[in-house]
Amino acid sequence: MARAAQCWRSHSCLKLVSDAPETAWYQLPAMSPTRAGYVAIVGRPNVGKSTLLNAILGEKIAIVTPKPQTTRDRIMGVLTRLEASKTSVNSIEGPVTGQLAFVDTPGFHRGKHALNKHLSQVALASLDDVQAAMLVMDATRMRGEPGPEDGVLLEAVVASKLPVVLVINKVDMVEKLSLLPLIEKWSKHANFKAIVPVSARAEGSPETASRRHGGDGLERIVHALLLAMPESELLFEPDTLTDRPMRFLVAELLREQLMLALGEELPYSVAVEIMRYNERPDGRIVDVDCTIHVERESQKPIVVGRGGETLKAVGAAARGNMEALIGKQVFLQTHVRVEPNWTRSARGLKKIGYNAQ
Ligand SMILES: Nc1nc2c(ncn2[C@@H]2O[C@H](COP(=O)(O)OP(=O)(O)OP(=O)(O)O)[C@@H](O)[C@H]2O)c(=O)[nH]1
Ligand SMILES: [Mg+2]
Repeated sequence: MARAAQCWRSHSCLKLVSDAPETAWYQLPAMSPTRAGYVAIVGRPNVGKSTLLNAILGEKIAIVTPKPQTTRDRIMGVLTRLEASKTSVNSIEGPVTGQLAFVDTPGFHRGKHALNKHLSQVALASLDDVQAAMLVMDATRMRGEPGPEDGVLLEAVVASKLPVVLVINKVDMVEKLSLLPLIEKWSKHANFKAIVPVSARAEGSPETASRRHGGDGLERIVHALLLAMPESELLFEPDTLTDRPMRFLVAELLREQLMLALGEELPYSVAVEIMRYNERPDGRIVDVDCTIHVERESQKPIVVGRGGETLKAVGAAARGNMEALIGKQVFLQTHVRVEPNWTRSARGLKKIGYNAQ
């Protein structure tokens, strides 16, 4: 994982004090030190990990679709808290501020294909280089006892010895009364720092966010994770949102629309590569040229659609999202190319730009 080359000294008293006369120590109001670190978001495909990340950040940086295995690459999103939330001010541990660098990962799924294996490896490897983990479960599919794949994940997070927050997501879809027995059972499976039922979709929506008050699920997650972090200066500048360059985010926005538009199996055969991302000198227009890779010749006409309609609609939707993200007009060009069976071999993955081990 790309780490910040150096810690960033923020509002914290450290910077103030280093430039100030020694007596300034005594004039500063008592304030708890900041806490900071990395948090891996792990869970099975489609449980809502990326939705949760976007909801916590209040910004969309990770793409979301109803199809499993949407996320293919680790993506980091940074939350900076320079002021303690109401939840944390009212908690017995006291106010806590700092920074959480969330690492969204592909869903863990033990499939046979090279792409499946690669995605699961990325998910589990994310636990190696973080200070805490967030294990996300889907309330609609959750039972008191972990199923086989949940079991592997649970074992992995327990073996990592990291502080873990268990998030039970999609609670808008289940009977509230069913949650208590679930929470009670799962609290015996591991020593979780917190178990938080939440609806990432509802709590992350702009209407709810504007009414958000300390004490909701997302706040409880952030508070529990900040408390689990080591005392540290901020790792990134406070306005940092993600470690991924704009061209990566733009490629993802096109892949999101392709996944939404294409039926059943096809989304998994599609990859997007940005061939050119160029800001024109006038600073108002960005040219984006993309190659859409598919696995078989027969998939090409499906992506393009009759008279090019599918690709046109996908391109228009993706362009709109790109313009919203970049804040500039986008000229998008797309080109479909066949890379035979790229999901099935490590070589194929590498060719497309996934670094399979
Ligand atoms: N009802 C409901 N749906 C949700 C909630 N959170 C996420 N979803 C939906 O669940 C689907 C999957 O969401 P994602 O965020 O892409 O899930 P993910 O875990 O990142 O999936 P992968 O990247 O494939 O592993 C989408 O259709 C979301 O809109 C929630 O709180 N309630
Ligand atoms: Mg995802």
